[in-house]
Amino acid sequence: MTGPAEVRCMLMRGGTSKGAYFLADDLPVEETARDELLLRVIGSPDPRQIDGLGGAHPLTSKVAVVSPSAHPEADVDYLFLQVAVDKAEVSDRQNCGNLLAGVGPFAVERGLVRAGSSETSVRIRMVNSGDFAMATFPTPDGRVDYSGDTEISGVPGSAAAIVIEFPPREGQMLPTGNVRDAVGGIEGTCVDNGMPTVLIPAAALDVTGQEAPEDLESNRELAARIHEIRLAAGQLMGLGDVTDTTVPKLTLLSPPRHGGAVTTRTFIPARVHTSIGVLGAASVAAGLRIEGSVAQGIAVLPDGDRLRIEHPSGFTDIESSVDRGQGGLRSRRTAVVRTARKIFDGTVFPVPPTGGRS
Ligand code: NQM
Repeated sequence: MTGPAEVRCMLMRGGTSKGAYFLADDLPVEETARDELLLRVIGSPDPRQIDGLGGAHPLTSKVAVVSPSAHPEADVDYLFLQVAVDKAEVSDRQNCGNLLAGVGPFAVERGLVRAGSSETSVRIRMVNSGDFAMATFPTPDGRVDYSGDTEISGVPGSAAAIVIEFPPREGQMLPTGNVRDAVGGIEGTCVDNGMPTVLIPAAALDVTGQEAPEDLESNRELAARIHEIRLAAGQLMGLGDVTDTTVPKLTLLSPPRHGGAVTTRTFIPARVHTSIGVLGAASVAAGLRIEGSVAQGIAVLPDGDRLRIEHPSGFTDIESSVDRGQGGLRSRRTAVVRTARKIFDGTVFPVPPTGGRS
């Protein structure tokens, strides 16, 4: 299996992440061949990803595969692939709401969706989860305009706002059926509003919850506890053995320090997020609103739907509301503002299969 020697590719920042965007048609159809090619494109496995597009961190080692959708409620299908940095592994087991921010603009740039004369809305089916989203962004003169004055924490400067709305989600918001569970010796709330997440009071793990990501990552005792809790939560949440998967995420909660609703530190799952994922934030926001969750007594809930989630590089504002549907608690609406930017568009040359990798 040799795969193509060059592939059409667009590198984009999506929210606080960065990834390689492809049309599905430009990649091999067969999954093993596709993943093997993507490892060579991104430069994995290698902690520096020196010979590929990856940025040596899970947040910059990502791929979006976009295609026209056959679904009547979607314009395009978006498949997210997480490329491991130091393992030869490509996973479709999680979704990514940050790369999602680039999917609408990419669909317009590639001619999958025709741009409106001032703004464009693209209906996106997220293949990983089966959920839907709608992204709306400026397209003056029928072209994507990435420039604007919207700032998001974790990204220098400003860019055009991309409004992402998630319709009501019928899925089970409490995958264990409980508001609180004993997981790995502590009490947590397992919640899924687009990203399976375990909410844990930071104090239960003897940390303040406002440590820098690198300080949390270098705490070996904490890493062992996090691993143990994650494995237990994976079983309880019906995800099976999660040793080698990137979900569930674990979010440590502590009181807000800057006027928001809560302070977060999120394990994704070994590295600590430098901000917070979009769907991760959606799950945290939903968890905060669930009566009796571990967030009670920690989070400060404002009036109205908008919540400010504090994280290591600032905050994410997210609108969310939860109600009780026939099948239990469900998310009524979630909306968030992101930005994205085209960094390059062209041809990527993957390392040849015999490129010296052992
Ligand atoms: O939760 C990182 C990111 C993400 C996921 C991760 C994300 C989301 O920030 O929607 O975007 O949690 O692995 O890119």
